[in-house]
Amino acid sequence: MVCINVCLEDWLEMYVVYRDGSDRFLGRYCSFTAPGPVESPQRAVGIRVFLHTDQENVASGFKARYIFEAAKSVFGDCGGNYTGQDSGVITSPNFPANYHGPGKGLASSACNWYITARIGYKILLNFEVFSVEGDPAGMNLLSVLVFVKALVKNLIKNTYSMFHAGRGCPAAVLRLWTFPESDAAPQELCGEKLAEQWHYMSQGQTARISFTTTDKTIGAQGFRIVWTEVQDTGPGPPSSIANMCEPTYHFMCEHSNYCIAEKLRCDNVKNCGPGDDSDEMH
Ligand SMILES: [Ca+2]
Ligand SMILES: [Ca+2]
Repeated sequence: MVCINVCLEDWLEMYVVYRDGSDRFLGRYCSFTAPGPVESPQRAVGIRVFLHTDQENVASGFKARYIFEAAKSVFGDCGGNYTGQDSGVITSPNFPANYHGPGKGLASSACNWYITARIGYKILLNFEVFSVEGDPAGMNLLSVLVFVKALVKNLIKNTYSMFHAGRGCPAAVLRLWTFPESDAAPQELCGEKLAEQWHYMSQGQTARISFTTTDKTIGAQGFRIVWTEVQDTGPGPPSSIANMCEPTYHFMCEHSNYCIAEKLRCDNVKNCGPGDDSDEMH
């Protein structure tokens, strides 16, 4: 995964702030890319918005709207908690029909999902369907090369012109934390599914997903995400030599070499990851 922070001059940052003064980083934004809507989570006391500027060049800045809402449960308006399971499916509200915005008179709605794998396992998240309104910021390989080359030559004043400065996900957003135990910002996802095979792996035992809509939401089909517990074989792709699948309870995927629960075979859900249907083939 290419991960380059391209906000080098002026930027906006958002943090969730807790009563004890601690905070959690939500993201850094610049160029034309607006942050997705955010509901402060349970037990938070606020959201901090931080504008950084350097000594030269300014732009028109930003305008944000904030609304005080009644406190919600840790899951928000929907969502859930998955623990001690081998696999599961998470979908947007109403899927496969379109999701829609919050009820009349409400500014936002949020679904928060928490997934925890057993010790020694990670979580594979496979986005089978993804269609959420918006225009995410992104980079393709060519724009990264042009960007790095220009940076080295110190040629560029307006660095943002070198990559796809999407408008962001201001009306609806899926945030994905693949390492919620760390300070890493979540990924903000919107737009159409980015590739035929689109998947993420958690770095530790947990993953978190939130889906937030607003009174500006138009609606789209949303998403279907299959998550699967896979044996943690350390960093990098699993190799069949290093990977010791426990044979009684586990099935080793033929191509990805992931060790998944034996009972996930032939359950009509693809659990082996991208390009590997072996759990459903036999
Ligand atoms: Ca500036
Ligand atoms: Ca399966």
